[in-house]
Amino acid sequence: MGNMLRMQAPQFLQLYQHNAAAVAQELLQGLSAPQAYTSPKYLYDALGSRLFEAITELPEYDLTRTEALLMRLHSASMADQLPRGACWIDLGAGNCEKAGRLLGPMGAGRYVAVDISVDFVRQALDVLQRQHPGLSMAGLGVDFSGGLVLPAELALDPVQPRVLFYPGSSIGNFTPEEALEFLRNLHEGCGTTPGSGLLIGVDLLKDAGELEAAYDDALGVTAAFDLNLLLHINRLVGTDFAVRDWRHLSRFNAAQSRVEMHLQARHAVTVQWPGGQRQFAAGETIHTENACKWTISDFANLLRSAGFVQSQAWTDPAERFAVFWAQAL
Ligand code: AVI
Repeated sequence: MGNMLRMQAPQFLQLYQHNAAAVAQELLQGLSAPQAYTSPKYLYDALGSRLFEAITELPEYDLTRTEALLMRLHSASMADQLPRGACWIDLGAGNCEKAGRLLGPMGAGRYVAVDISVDFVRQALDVLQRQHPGLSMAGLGVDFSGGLVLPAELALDPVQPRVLFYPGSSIGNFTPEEALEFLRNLHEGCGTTPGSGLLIGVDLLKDAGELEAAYDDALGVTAAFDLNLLLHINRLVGTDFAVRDWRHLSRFNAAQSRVEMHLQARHAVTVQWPGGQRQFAAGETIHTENACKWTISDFANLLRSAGFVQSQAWTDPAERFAVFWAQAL
């Protein structure tokens, strides 16, 4: 009995509070701009999150599968490079599936699942805790897109190395300038303990036709994901978007090395909201997402500019995707 492990209980902290006025201001400013735009974060209401999960199973969208494959292929080499006993901070943890597969093999010493709402991670953390009864776990509800703040309530051990985990190529949804600022902030979040760093998944530049198809699949799931944004915005700010007035477009912008998603007006449309309106001519678009595609060397340079001292990348045999381990100091 004496050596039975005591089951820990996850700690939950919700810091992000929805600010309706700030959301309305941000959205209406974007919709009123000459090239209308919205932040990709508004793609993820409850239905949008489910549609995104469906996207990851589409034949045209292989990012998620390829990342999982290369995590399996290279797990021994990753375990050699990453610090043992580290505090894993999982950014955008959701169902905690990706980190859940790594905690044991990588010898994690603590796990912090970060998402906008702790409710997204609560159930998954309870399950993970039963699988790792002795591991200290926490769920943290913060919006880290504008910068990661690790609150004192987490009582992070100052001498425990940290592994910031940011898989799925979500970094691609930032422009290079935004990505640099975000990575600088993550570098700071790594703390000052030797061995700490960032494990990050990055989708690599490939054929334009393949990229456009990955963001405009034959089944129309990505179109539904993009169009659902309009329904989400209607609920958030009281606009009167009608889904049938719009079509989804995916375009590869070679100059910027990114796939752009747009919603295009099928005919002249006037969108109204309490206190305002906007006229869209036929063919005018709302820019809803960028998905930047990187080369290995350009991303390694970006990591260096953000303050990481050294990085190495693992790729799949066809070099479609890369996972970087970037050492903070
Ligand atoms: C979440 N993010 C990395 C996805 C991507 O590939 O940019 C979102 C997505 N948009 C359309 N399909 C998938």
